[in-house]
Amino acid sequence: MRYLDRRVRRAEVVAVCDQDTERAGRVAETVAATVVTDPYELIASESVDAVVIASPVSTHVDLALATLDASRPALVEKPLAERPSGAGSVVAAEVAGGHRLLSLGFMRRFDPAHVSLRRHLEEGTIGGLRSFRSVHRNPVPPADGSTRLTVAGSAIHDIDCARWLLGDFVRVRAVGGSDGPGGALDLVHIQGEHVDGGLSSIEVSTAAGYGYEVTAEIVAQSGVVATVDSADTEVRVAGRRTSAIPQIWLDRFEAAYVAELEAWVEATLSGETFDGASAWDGYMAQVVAEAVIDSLDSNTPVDISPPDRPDMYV
Ligand code: ISE
Repeated sequence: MRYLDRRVRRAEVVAVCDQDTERAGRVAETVAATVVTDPYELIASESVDAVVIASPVSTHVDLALATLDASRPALVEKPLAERPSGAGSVVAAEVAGGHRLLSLGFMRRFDPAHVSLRRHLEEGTIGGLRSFRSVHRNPVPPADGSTRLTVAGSAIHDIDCARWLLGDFVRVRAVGGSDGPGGALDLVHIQGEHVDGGLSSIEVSTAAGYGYEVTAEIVAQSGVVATVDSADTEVRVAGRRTSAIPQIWLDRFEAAYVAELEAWVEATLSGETFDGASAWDGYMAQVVAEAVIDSLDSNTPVDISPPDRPDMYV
């Protein structure tokens, strides 16, 4: 909200809605917006041009469908739904409506480091892509930590990046470990095979302890491009080098969030197609995440048959 209000030039936050009305009031005060208690009233209101859906994932499908009913452009935070079926229903509704109105908050597509990986491929500086590797470490698990949340709440970013760079998955094989209470897998390794023979390797941890760190690397026919430490500074003193490691994704991906919001606001106001992730990307990431969970449960590889992509998403 803060980024939208203070960092995106053509955006004005006019209304805030949250299940916690007291929190909504605090946030609304900081951006001089009004509080609306009913999200469907906000979505239908003619006083808003577009909405950001950053509510609990259990509400995403119904709210996204409501934005489609109201022909209101929306940026939906990941994941699109709790299950692929819910995400598929949103895609079906958007296709039936005949217009692209929904965008998905896979902000790494706007992270300067990840954009640079893709640029090297587009510029042909390293030849054809062969593999993508992503390491995604969170310091501590969320309070409601579960294997599903590790995969569909965290690894889904890496899954989207792999699709963004390599194309659709056709097979996944996942293994995981648990170091916490209740047996939820807080460390998962995913091996992916993609439509054009590319390979992906994802490590996601929700209990790394030391900090929040996301690194990525692509291996191509004649070169490798890897993201480097995102620390702003390195302190060298008394024979030691130190640099800060972020503790939360909002710090590591600030530039990505702002760039994503700027691109979404510009596309929404100009009527152009948003060049970030679509509802289809949200749906396909959900399908892969479910296959990863199935592979963890079955301890076997799981094949994925990518459905035909509707024309509006090509
Ligand atoms: C969180 O919801 C996010 O989307 C972050 O980008 C991710 O790193 C984190 O693991 C998720 O819990």
